Amino acid sequence: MILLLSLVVGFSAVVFFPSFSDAQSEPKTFVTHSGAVVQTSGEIIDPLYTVSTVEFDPDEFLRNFEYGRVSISESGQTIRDYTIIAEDDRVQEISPGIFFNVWTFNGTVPGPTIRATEGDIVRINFINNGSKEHTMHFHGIHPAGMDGVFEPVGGNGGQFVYEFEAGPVGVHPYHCHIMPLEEHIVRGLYGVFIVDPKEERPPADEMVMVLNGLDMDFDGENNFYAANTIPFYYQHHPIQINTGELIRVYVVNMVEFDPINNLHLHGNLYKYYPTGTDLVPSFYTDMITLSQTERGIMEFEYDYPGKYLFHAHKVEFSEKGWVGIFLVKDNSDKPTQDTEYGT
Ligand SMILES: [Cu+2]
Repeated sequence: MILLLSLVVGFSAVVFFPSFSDAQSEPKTFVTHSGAVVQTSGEIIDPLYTVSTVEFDPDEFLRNFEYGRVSISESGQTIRDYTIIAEDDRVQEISPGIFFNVWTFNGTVPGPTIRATEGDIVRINFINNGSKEHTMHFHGIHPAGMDGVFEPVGGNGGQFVYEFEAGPVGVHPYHCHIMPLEEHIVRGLYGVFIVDPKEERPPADEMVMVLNGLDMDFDGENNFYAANTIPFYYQHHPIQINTGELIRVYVVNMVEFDPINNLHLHGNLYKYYPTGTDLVPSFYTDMITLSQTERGIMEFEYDYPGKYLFHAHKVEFSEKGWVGIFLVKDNSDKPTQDTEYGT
């Protein structure tokens, strides 16, 4: 096993493991665009994290927002401090028996969802514990020196402090901007940066979906697709929501190689705010098309309980993992808090 792990780390390649559990009853084979064969050791359901050095929980990631360590400046401005550590030696089990050398911000792909209010000071204490140069490049408005492009941060402990005012309002990606850029992004050095308006959006069940692709054989074509890294995850672990409750999804497309991605919602339509920069929706639709790093906010509410798919309507992507389910629970006869607690 140790030998196998070192092979994975050494060659950053796909490794085929023998069966580990009942979940692996049906091996599945993919033929890549270059003709290489990628075979999982079992059904494409949940990774088993057998020897993975990444513990990533898509359920936890979905609704997790990092607001930083808050302090107030002398002029009364809110300062949010974050510590982000880059690494490039971790191994993640993407699907049963498929291991991938991921490059990570704070140990996961995507990195943490960084959230602030417009006008806050965002201060990122960036530490590069990787072996290669990395940076953090935020989309948004900031001074040139904070753009994370011309100031490579050396590996093995290099540091840089990114500091800027959060803006504009919306949902933005951040990612490493070292060449070859494709590799630094595809390996996983990206995440989401949400800038809330000063007057908050209406309360909602909020979640983040990063659309990503995984090129397992390094031929410049993706072999797996996902919302939040693990193919098919939300199909096997439906996202539970309630009827009559506003759902707000911050969606960011980080798929490389394929020029477009898209998101189709079943049994419903959503209001769509491109880039989230406007507080008035631009579209009311069940399908948006997203190019690289294109993103936006979608809002919707279900009237009827039940299971509803959401997925790429590019069928190749959904068949290779970018598909999930909303499990809508009937909220109509739910007792109010007053009744529940008898007050
Ligand atoms: Cu990098």
